[in-house]
Amino acid sequence: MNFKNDIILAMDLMDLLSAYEVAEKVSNYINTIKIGYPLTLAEGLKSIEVFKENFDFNVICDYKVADIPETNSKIANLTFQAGANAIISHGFVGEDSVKVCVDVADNYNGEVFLLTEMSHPGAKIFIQGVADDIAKMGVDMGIKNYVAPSTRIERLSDIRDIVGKDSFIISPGVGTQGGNPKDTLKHADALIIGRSIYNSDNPKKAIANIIKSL
Ligand code: O7M
Repeated sequence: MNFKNDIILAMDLMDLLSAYEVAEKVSNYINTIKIGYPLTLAEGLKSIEVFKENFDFNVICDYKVADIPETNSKIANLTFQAGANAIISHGFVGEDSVKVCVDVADNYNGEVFLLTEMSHPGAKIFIQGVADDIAKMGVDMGIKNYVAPSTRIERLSDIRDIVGKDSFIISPGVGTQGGNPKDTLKHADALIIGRSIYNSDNPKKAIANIIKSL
């Protein structure tokens, strides 16, 4: 997956009309949108088709899949049947649960992004301690796509060292959570940015300014 201007829009607005309006304003700057539970639970899986049909965006579904293999299979199948290009899976659940997501994605020519360490302060309590092992597991499984935090650049760098330069890392936490876009792109392939764009009075200007700063 290639990311126009190295930016993925994290669309966590919870009504499709507002989400559509923001997407329209920034559609010249991006080709990939990430939606998660906020929009999907509010408006349903049809949200995926709205962004694909109207803007030809790649849609990454951030469902942080984290269940037993049988349940992960159901979640991943529904997600790809609805038209998603990729799904985000948690890694801490272990290889069997992640592998099911990879197998389902393969059936649909889709992709899996493996979440290693998270960007929020609470990630230090539990997940940081196993994030390197999650990344190593991903490498052993042949996974090429990862999520790692822009809020802790040294950890992002550590995870890059583990997954190697040929893997893709997309990185959330830029802007509102404190991550710096330019520094993050020294280690990551793309930035996941939400509120700094969709909560701005002028989303187009907001994204243009971020791009200018890179
Ligand atoms: O720019 P923000 O802070 O408004 O949005 C960041 C988005 O990235 C939002 O959709 C979060 O759910 C997501 N995210 C994190 O902020 N931190 C993480 O560690 C992981 C994610 C994520 O995308 O996980 C796959």
